[in-house]
Amino acid sequence: MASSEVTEIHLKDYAAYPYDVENVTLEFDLEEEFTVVTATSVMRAKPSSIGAPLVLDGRQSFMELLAIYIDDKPVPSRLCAFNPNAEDTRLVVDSAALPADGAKFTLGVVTKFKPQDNLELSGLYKSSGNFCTQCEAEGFRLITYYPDRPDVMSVFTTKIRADKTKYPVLLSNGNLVGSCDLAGGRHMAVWVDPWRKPCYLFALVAGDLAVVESAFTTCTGKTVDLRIYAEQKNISRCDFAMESLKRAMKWDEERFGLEYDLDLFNIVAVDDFNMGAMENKSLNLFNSRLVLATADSATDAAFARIEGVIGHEYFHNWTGNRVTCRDWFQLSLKEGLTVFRDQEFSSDMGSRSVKRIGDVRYLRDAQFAEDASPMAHPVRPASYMKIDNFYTLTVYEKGAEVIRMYHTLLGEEGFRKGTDLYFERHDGQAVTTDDFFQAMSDANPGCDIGKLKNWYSQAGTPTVTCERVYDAGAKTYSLTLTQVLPKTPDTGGDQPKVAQLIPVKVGLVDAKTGKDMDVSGNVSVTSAGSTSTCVPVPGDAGSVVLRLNDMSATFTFAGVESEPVPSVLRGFSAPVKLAVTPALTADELLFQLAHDSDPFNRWEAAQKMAREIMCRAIRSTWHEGKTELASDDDAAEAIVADTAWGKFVDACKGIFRDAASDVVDRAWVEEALSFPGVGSLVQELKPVDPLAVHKVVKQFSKRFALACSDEIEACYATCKAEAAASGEYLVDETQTARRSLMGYCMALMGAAGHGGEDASELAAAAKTARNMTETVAALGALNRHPTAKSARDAAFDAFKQKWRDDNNVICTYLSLVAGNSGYGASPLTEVKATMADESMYSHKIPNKFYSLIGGFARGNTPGFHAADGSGYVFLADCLLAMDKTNAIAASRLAKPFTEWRLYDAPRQALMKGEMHRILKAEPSPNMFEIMTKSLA
Ligand code: B3K
Ligand code: ZN
Repeated sequence: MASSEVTEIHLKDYAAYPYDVENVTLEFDLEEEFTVVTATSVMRAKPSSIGAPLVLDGRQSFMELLAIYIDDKPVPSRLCAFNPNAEDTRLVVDSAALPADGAKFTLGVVTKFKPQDNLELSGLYKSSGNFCTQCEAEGFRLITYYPDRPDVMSVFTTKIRADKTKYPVLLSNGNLVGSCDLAGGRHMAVWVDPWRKPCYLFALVAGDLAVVESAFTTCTGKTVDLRIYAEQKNISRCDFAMESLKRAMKWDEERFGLEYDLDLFNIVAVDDFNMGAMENKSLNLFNSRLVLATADSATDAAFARIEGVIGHEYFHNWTGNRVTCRDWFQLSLKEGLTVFRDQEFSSDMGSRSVKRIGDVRYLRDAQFAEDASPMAHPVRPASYMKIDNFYTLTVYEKGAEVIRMYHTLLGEEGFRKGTDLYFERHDGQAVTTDDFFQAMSDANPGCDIGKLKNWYSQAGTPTVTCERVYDAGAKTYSLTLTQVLPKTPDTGGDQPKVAQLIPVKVGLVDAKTGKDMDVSGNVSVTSAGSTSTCVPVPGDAGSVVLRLNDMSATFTFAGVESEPVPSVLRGFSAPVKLAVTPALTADELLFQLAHDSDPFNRWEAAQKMAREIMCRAIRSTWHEGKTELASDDDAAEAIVADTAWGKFVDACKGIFRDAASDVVDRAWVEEALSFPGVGSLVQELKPVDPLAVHKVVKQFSKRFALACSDEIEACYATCKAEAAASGEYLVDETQTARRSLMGYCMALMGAAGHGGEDASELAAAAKTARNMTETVAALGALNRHPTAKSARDAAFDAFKQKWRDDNNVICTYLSLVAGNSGYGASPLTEVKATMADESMYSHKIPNKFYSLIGGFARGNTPGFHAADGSGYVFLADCLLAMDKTNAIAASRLAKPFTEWRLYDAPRQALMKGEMHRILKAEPSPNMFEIMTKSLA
């Protein structure tokens, strides 16, 4: 279809579906050549819509309609029309074919298609020879003609018939109610899901799969059988996922009072999957990257991701499945809430402060950039062309921050009252973010959270300015908070915005003692709208939550004996940019780093100092219009000559020493000393030459590593010795923190060129590594090493040879190659050489595409942003190639282009040139939407 026919869908146009679907039976005849699906739905017109046409969604270009019946009578073709104007064709059955009195009727639809040719990985397709499905958001319309929208909920029965030898395992949602052998070596399984659900939660798997089994006893004593299916060769790597699942089930009972609601829960791991995983009712499908893990094959970071995503999909059983979305504009209703829940789960399982820091780093680096880009949209978008493009960081991560603000404002108890009421009111329904708000609000009558709602409808990251004034005579300390809401393109740019309720958690740190002052007492508030307030934090007299409910408000603390160091936005209590005036001095930041009781703000102090030093160095070595980059020496000089550098390095040396002797949380140390990267700095300096930023970032690590080399090497040696003495590999807090600190030290040793051309210590570490975390740390360090090319190549080659037949682990190798910014004529050369090796790479496998092409475009600054535009041409070529078969995967990697405004004028021109080239090639509607909106 021509891209110009793509139309925008608007939230304001929502209309309920005129028909109810009481139940639906799906019969799948899976053959090698074709699959035939017979769908039989019992339907009835809603009383107010008798006589409305019956509109069904289905992709005419993908499947053949063999037959359509109403009450066993074929619908005559004159009463049945395809609407030809959209990619996802609609089939419209005239009301003359339906009972005129609004009585119940049965719709029969028979379709035929080739799942084995489906490279979109949406609908029914094949992965490693097995059949599987992905229906969210609009994949069900590639299976049959049906109302493919989340507010149409029904009870599903699924009958699967297939060859018994090739496909011994036949799975669908709900309970297995029968199975039998059929003629010709075939067999059948019948599944019934008693819970009403929208079709996006439908799933089917048929294949030759091995299984790991376990069980969970719920809080009311029911036994739930748990099964994880994977290809035989991977089955020994599923145990960690199984344990994570049990932890998630228990946690949801304890923290949210939510019990599982069927007798079995299945997970299937497949290699070919567009995203991470899918929460289909009782049959979660997972990208195998997010299930398979053993010490030798997965890093600690992968283990943590697996636990988080297993939790996330499981938690959807209530937040998404039992209570679902009315329409796709409400996506954050389930995704924001479920991300919040998985973040809390991971926090409760490990270090809360480190989890928070990681989440905020991701939010600020990636979601803030999205919110500042032409693709900026509210948490509840007002319109879209392709919903696949709206599974965004804004809907997920910012959406989770909005839920976190409910939690901060209502407290744990109030929040829980709200979610209890939400489930009680809406179980079995398809609802909106307004319904969620209403339940939270009604459950907490004393608490006015009305303006929290504005977070759902206004895009852009607010800035909160905080003016601090100490009055020594009156012994008062006042903070004037003002919110500045940016203009965003989604509203045409100039629509005035209204105040959002912003909870700002604050403490005042006594500058003499380093202790929190007691702020639970006397705070007065003045504001124009008079609706801002200050509330205590239960159990923490050292903090209060300033509820900024107006555009501006002044909060005055009385009885403040001496000027404190303010600790504002503790725990990152709102997704905003904070600007304190006058800004904290370097000495105040060092004080905060040493003393603040809030681990988030201690971390933030170190980030801020490093960021400020780097920004000053970039500003002094680059300016708009300057085409030549500063030399390495000049960039390094700008850093070490900074007035804050010496104090900063000294403070960090102390942190290394504390970490070596294990008196601080080592995982926190790793975060605190991992300074902002290119992506984060360009947001601050935009528009800027990314290579000028990269140069300073690289020199910063090198100079930092050289300045702290004694401490780093001592820390590394201690961790290494401890690791050697420790027994079995465990994914526990002590061991993972130690390994992350060790990996961090190795990365800095690499940056500093440790060991010269041989990099002997790092090369040896790659050879003797006892687990994947250590291996990746050593390879990553060698990747950044300035002079050890042959040691690096040898280590990379050994890794490649060892894992080349492992589709999963080889993705780790592809990411490392993508991130190589140190060697070769150009970083792109090695990426292209890897791509050319068909045994290593194929555009047909999204995981490989994401690891290699995505890793390059997102993480390889010198390669992607090469001044000659070769990186941009390369990405555009890859997107066009992928877009032909899998528009969803291609569009996910188009993001780097959407951020073109961050860069200097020559790069903007080159990037826009590539985007125009993509548009000229008549891309998919998905790609069309991203490109046109980004260029507008
Ligand atoms: N709900 C799915 C995402 C589906 C994406 C479709 N393009 C996974 C998740 O967020 O849990
Ligand atoms: Zn989700």
